[in-house]
Amino acid sequence: MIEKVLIANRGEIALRIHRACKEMGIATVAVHSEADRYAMAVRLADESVCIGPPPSAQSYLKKSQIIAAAEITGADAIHPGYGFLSENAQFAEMVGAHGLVFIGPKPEHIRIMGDKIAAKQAMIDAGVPVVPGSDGGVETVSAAKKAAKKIGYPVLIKAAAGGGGRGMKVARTDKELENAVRTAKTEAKAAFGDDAVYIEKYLERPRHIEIQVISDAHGNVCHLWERDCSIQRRHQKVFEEAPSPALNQAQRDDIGMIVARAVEKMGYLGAGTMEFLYEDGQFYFIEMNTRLQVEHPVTEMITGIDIVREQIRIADGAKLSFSQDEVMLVGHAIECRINAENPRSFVPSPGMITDFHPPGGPDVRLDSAAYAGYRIPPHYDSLIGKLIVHGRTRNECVMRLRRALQEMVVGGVETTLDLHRDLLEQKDIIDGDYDIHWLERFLADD
Ligand code: MV4
Repeated sequence: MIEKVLIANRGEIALRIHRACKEMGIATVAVHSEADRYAMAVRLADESVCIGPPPSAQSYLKKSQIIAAAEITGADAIHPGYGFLSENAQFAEMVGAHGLVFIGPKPEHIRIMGDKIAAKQAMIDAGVPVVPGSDGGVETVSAAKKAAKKIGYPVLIKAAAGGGGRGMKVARTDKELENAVRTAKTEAKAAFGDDAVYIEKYLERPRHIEIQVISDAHGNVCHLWERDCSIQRRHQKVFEEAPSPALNQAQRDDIGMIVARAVEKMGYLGAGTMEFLYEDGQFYFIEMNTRLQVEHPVTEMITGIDIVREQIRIADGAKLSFSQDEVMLVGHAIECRINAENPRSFVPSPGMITDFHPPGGPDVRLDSAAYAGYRIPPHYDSLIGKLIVHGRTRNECVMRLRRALQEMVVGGVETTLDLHRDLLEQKDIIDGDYDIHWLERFLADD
């Protein structure tokens, strides 16, 4: 039985995990850096352990320090949250080797999905549609040209060890491809210590639609519908919604079923997300995330399922508390990521939050560990909270989100609240008519 969970993360997600634990009668241990002594999750946790100096490399990424903290406090399990060690197969293995439960997938699945070429092959084998591309990696310029000839230009060169948009190069001609392959390999080697690259057809104007899945150790697998995460800047999501305005119910039943069957075939355990590009009515798998995602609350709002609670139950050997038929899709949810950044330049704005007024009212959720008097440290990402709103229809959701954004006050630092207020007045956003490049076009035109 899991009776005490160590939370190997910080900020709003550490608080989110703490909340799920408390509602299950589970004790919590917060680990924190020297910069996070006054963090909300540290204050609320039953116990806390300082694991090092402010830089993540010396604290939140220190595997042995975190495992030592679990042993000292007698924690049974470790929840990694997102980022940091959440998709580190070696850490998941270490946790298991120390007789602790890793609240997440098996190390083998984390490892496969970390290699984007292996991930794509696993998905092809499991019957998931993928972007047309090279058969595995391309070692040489001539192999790349051969693949590009078959696929047709434009093509995209991606690093096998990349993901999340790092190390990609577009090529529209053989000539461009020569340079692109060479630079992609050099950059991949420098960034990831692995120069393996592969090639895909470059889709010009897709949406980014991802499917949430969750499975237990008893062979039960459910998909929890999709999230549309197309509104992003430099691979940082800004706004996410569920369901996607681009899909009808038959399409979402179809893709959900394909994903659930693939996950079942892999024997994947826990929560995960399959990322797709969606263009002209077709889905193309690109990557799978083997962690809890930042935007998981939009799925929670439309299904009524507490994903973190289910993760903990699954890690404890319990069955999913619902079947696929019981997974509801009620209304619509949108999440705005509120960052301590200038709303146009996106330059981080750390410092003291002097005023903090959360919005409230029906179907409004604020996942934030911020409070008036809290000093945002400069060492980590700039997310200070997520505002998630639910409505019975998309229009009701948009109107409620505008209202909530008007109520919310964060003083003392710059925030992206004004960007969200602006976005919610744009016709394309109101109509749900956008692709992955929409936000960058909007910011450039402005
Ligand atoms: C693509 C693509 C177009 N065609 N693959 C970027 C993040 C990484 N997960 C995959 N990415 C892309 N892959 C093909 N074949 C365009 C992107 C892409 C993107 C994808 C999702 C969300 C935002 C994006 C922004 C720019 C490019």
